[in-house]
Amino acid sequence: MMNEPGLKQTAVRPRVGIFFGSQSDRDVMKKAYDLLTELNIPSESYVLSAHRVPEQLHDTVHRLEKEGVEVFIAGAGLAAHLPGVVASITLCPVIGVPLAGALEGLDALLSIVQMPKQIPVATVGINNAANAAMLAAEIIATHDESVRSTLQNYRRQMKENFLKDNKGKVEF
Ligand code: RP5
Repeated sequence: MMNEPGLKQTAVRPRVGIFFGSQSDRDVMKKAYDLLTELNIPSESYVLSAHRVPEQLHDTVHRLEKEGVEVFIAGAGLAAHLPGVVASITLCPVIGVPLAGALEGLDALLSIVQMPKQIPVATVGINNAANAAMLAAEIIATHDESVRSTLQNYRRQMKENFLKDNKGKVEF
């Protein structure tokens, strides 16, 4: 279908919808898809721009909501209105990823984090799509024991890896 050629589509019901405004965002946003996949959380990704194809964006958000998506992740650069527009369409939590297109991403960060009252967007660091996926997983884990257990294992593994690589006292 036109305008829906994001990253790999899943056959199972998606629980997270990932949007980004341009193909130029793809490599950074793939990190969200990759981490969700590692955490066994199905997602679907779409290149949809809030200013270039607003109607398709509305339709896709509504469809994914009906299909049971629980959290949206939206990445955008420059005047990064995509996450705020997605948040205006849905009652699902929306996580914004500011992308470094100009001004090292500060323009996008401020555009996303400074949403006016009543329509919030949770905002992660510049280009930190993986943290958006982690936050989405944590939101889902509030009501899904299986995802909670996956995250507990992930944290345990993270600690083990850190302690393996960092043995404590540092001598310079
Ligand atoms: C935003 O403008 C996109 O999210 C992208 O980060 C930026 C530049 O888009 P292109 O001009 O590369 O399509 O809408």
